[in-house]
Amino acid sequence: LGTRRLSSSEITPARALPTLVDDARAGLLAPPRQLPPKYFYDDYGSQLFEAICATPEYYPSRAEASLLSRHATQIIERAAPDHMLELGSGSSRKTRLLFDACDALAMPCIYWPFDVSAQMMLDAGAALVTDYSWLSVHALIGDYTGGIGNLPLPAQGRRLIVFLGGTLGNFEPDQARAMLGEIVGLLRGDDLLLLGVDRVKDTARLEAAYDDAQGITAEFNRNVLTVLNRELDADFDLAAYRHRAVFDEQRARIEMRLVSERDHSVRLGALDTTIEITAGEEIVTEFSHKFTPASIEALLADAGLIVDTHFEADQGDYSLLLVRR
Ligand code: AVJ
Repeated sequence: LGTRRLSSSEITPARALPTLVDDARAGLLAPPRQLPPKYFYDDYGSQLFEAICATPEYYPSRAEASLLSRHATQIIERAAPDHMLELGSGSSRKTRLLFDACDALAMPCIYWPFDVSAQMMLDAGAALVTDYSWLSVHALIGDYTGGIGNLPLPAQGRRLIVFLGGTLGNFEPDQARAMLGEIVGLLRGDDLLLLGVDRVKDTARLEAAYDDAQGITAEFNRNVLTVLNRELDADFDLAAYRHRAVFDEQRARIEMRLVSERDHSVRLGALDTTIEITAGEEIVTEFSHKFTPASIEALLADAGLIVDTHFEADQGDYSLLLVRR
């Protein structure tokens, strides 16, 4: 009655973050050309990502959801969170499986979703406070790659940090260690991290997951050029680019690329320049690292983290880990 259970704060990045203009200047002007994957996620790109999750080939999302539904009770009992902080919460769809467990166990908590997409997060938060009568939601609006050291979480209370979706895999190993190091800084006492990562597997299955038959991932990949056209006043011709996803076994990562099928020039208005792209040239748009039990545990150990519980999908398709410092 009159209790306001949904609130939000804007999080000022602790470090100055590069803008799209900075990233384009650093990555697009000369080969090898590369862009950070975060620019995929404009409104249309976010919709395409949701559609990717529904393709028969993209198993990670379903594997993670099934692990969460199977083990949510154990996770919540073990973590007993007063505060649940989720990095990159998106639509909070899978987090509901954890709230269902909180509900069944009568273990209420306060939810702190952290995402750049304010609208999606606030819509999700409004639905959550309606569906879970005991839940308060404090939405944190910002880019967690700008730092997580200055979040308004209370000093008291047990924390569960949730980092799902295999998003850690988007970082290169050094960045992943740095990100985990920042998470370590938020963990005190018995606090836990719940981490979801995708596993190394058969190359054909991995490559199919990133090149679905309906072409949705291809559309998602090319959409980053639409973002550049709009945000950088550029004139990429999407039809000139072919989607390519290859698994690099050495580095244990999927690399998504856009391959130019012909020689052409592209005007980058915001950079006041024109670039010449030759036929066969590639723009790397995303890395998605895959892990073995040993490689994820080593990466966690490097950051000062210890595995408390390791949940695996049936054929080792995916890992969900409860981790402590
Ligand atoms: C949500 C970033 C982890 O790498 O699998 C899906 C994004 N890219 N298909 C991933 C993605 C192409 C996804 N992450």
